[in-house]
Amino acid sequence: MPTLFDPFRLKDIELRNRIAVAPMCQYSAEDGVPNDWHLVHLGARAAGGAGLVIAEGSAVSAQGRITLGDAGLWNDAQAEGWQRITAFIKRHAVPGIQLAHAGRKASAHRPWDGDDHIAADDPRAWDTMAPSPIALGGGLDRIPREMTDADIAQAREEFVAAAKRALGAGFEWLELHFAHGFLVQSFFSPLANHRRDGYGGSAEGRARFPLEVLAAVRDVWPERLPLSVRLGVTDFHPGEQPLEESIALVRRLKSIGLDLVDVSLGFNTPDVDGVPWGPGFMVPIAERIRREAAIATAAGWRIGEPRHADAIVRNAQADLILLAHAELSDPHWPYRAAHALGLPRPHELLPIQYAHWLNGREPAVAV
Ligand code: 8CM
Repeated sequence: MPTLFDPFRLKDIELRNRIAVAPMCQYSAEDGVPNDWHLVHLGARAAGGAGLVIAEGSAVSAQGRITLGDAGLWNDAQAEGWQRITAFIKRHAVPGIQLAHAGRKASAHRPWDGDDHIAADDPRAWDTMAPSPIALGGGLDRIPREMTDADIAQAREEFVAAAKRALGAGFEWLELHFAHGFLVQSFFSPLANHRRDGYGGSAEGRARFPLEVLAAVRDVWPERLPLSVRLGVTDFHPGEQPLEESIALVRRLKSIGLDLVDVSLGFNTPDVDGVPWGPGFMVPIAERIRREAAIATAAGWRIGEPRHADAIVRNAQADLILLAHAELSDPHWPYRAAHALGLPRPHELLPIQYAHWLNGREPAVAV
């Protein structure tokens, strides 16, 4: 059985270990262009020992941004901004990026500025669209425009164009955001998709847009490089699709080129009372999907203890561990975890500028 610190190979890419930095929106870009903040944020975590660093959910169009601070990949200036960052990450880890369209959750204030929709009459607000004209609710109460067939085709092509730019910018791992109530996820969820045409109305119809986006992106993303999706497989809500339907979607995505599924939540409703928050609460679901869809799987959510992360990999519950809060609080989490697990030379996870001095020392000793 592999351990947390064994390499992981997917297509032509080998990660030095099973630790992945989760895509985390920084809301710090201007006009979608990443800057020094992104270089330092992602660079520190690449140097900190993770095998895979996935850059934040980056919008495939200006309309697809959650907030005005979102990074993007819909123009060349943005791709150029990412190039410097991927070059740095590659010295230490594999650079990935998540592509996203926010759908009905677009046109919002940054989390620390309220996390709610910008008022429709505010000149900073923009048009939002979704499968059905239904507001998410909570602070996100703008009613989106119902998408036409032309809107749907255009959104799909925006994912394709952004995937091409991601390749040109030097990314070696592409993740599509099919979770958290954003555009693609909202097509799949009966909580958000009330359409009666070919893009809704049945499990088959609700799966159509995710399948079309994946197929179109796979056509332009090289076969030798991993393509993953973060998929919201459950909302823990009575109105959702059965988990079996999510598993069936994973199988179909796999059959058209998906390499790994990052198992996450739907967040298609502000009602999250049913979510059983607790350490590793998504792991049993990730394990089931890994087994039943026979696909490589990443598990995240409330994982931060090294022994827990290691056990998930050893027990074949997931292939990768996706860390968000743990990496926010300590970019050197992999180094500390290697110490905690008793690995012989944990400092070797770090660049020589640090490793030289830390050789043989306990990580928390400051003298
Ligand atoms: C923010 C933007 C996009 C996402 C997010 C968040 C915050 C938490 C989360 O997911 O789980 O997908």
